[in-house]
Formats: sequence, C-alpha cells, structure tokens
Amino acid sequence: MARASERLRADPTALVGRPASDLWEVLDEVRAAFDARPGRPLVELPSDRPVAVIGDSHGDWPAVSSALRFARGRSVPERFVGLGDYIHRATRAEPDPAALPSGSVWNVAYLLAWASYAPDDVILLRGNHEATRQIPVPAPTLLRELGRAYPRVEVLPLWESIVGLLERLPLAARTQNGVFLAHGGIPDRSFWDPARWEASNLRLLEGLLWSDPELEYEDRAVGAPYGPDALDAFLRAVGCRVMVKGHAPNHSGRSLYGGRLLTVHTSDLFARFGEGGVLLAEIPARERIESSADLTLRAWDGAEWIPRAIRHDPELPGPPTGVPAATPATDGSGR
Ligand SMILES: [Mn+2]
Repeated sequence: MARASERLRADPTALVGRPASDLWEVLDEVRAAFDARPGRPLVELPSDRPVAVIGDSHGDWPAVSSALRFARGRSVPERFVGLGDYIHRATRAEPDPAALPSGSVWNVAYLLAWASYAPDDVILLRGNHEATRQIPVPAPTLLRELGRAYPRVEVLPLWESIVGLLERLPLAARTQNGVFLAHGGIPDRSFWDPARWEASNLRLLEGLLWSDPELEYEDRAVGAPYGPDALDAFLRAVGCRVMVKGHAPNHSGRSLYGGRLLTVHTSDLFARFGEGGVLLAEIPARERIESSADLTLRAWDGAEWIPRAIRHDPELPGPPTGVPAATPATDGSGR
C-alpha cells in the first residue's frame, strides 16, 4: 500500500476516517523534509514558468486541490504559491461547524504533503492564521476540527505538530519578473531590505501577515494601513512592481493602487466578498510584469477555472496589456 503522504497528494480526502497514525506519518515526513532543507523568510521564484497563486482558503480543500491540479496539469506545469490562511473557519457553508467538519486538517495536511514533496514547485507562505502562537487570531478552530476527527488524546500533540510545521513556512516570495507575494501587506520601513528579515520578528510578521491597504481599512488591532505611495516605494525597494496578496476579503478580485495590488481569496467562505468567486491569479512567464493587468484572474465554477476580467480601482490608464478592462482605449474609439 502506498504511503499515507502519497495517497494524500493524490486525494485530499485520503485521511478522512483513517486513524491518527496516518496523519502522524504525513507530519513526520513533512518534518523530515523541512529539516533536510531549511527554509528562508523570502522565497525567490524564477520566472521560467507561470505561477498560480491562491489566497485565503480556510479549510476549503475542494477549491485548493482543484487549483493545485489545475496548475500542475497545464501544458506548461505552473508553480503554485499559497498566500496563507489554510486553517481555521473551515466551511463551505457558514457558520462552523459546516459541510467540511475538519476541512482545515485535510487542507493543511494536503498542502504540507505537496510542499514538502515538491519544494521548488509548491510554495506555502504563512498567513496570520499560521502565526497564531506569535500573534493570536479571533476564533481559531483547528483544535476543534482536530477533535472532530481524532481521539481526544491525539488532539493537542497533533495541533502542536501542525502549528510547529506552519511556523517554519516562509513569509513572502518574489518572482524574477517583479511580483511580490505575501499574505497581507508591507513591513515597517526598517524591514525594506529582506536581507535583514528574521522569521521570528513580531513587527515583520505584523507588517507582512496582518497589514491591509488603507482603503476601506478595518482595524484588526494589529497590522497597519498602507497607501499607494508606501506600497510603491516598498515595491521599488525590493525590485518588484506588483504585489499579490490575500487577507482582506472585501478586496478579493479587485486590483487597487493603479494596478500595483491584487487581492485573491480561494474559499467558499469568501465567495460572496469583494468581486465574488473562488479565485486564483496567474503570473505569466514573461520577462517583466508591469502591473496587475499583466496577470490572469480565474474563478472556479465547481468544474473549471474560468478567466475573468480584473476590476482595476482606479481604472488603469492606457490600453490594457492583459485581459480586457473596462478602461476606454486611448485611440479615440470612445467605447
Ligand atoms: Mn488573514
């Protein structure tokens, strides 16, 4: 019989109804892989192949596994980046408990099994829900979800193992062609040189994992609002031109700040937020990405990932270079 991690990579439901020893087998393999190849806070991604990016999934393993299969099944297999928030609030129907009673467990185990097996192709960044021992989040459900799936005596040791592995994930990534990827926002100015990053620094975690754009800013008690000028300056400091992130559901599917900032969420939980839908963003393998108009946004209809236009707010000047935007062409055609 194939190993548990192998079965899990082929089928995100492979652990459902199985004893805790199967999950332990997966977690032990992931730990061994992480030990053999210690991570860095910032991942550098080559742009020889496209990159598929998912946002907050919160236990929605049907959406996540579908996105990963889509990315790896393309004619040119795409790298895959998760922007964090894989756990807590598992649902395909609010409120918890839901149709996915232990969705966070299956989602995070599936993703960790992939990230440790194909570390150059499947990259998981930390969200604020992967840093809850450093900065707590409201309503964490991972313990409860583990309790629904496993005997009580296993729950705390499994929780500690999973959370410990999540704390080893990188904080951000940047692509060779100029896209910065992180869960929430930009760090304090003292951290604009990634060479100075330390994965355990709380102020760094706060900036990257908790912050939000100042537009429609919701005070979460941690994190800080950032405007277009700060984002621009930060992106220039790190040699990028666009940031793709999750975290703020109201912005999902929207590009802000003149094409500099695209937000995506990949969960049924947030399908009614922002521009709507369960989304992924594709970064093409071109030499240089100038703005979010160069990216492809896709929405899952339950069977396929359908391309959709990105709402740019404010509208981008000039003819779009990617999917058609609502911006009138500058050639005087006067749509
Ligand atoms: Mn978040």
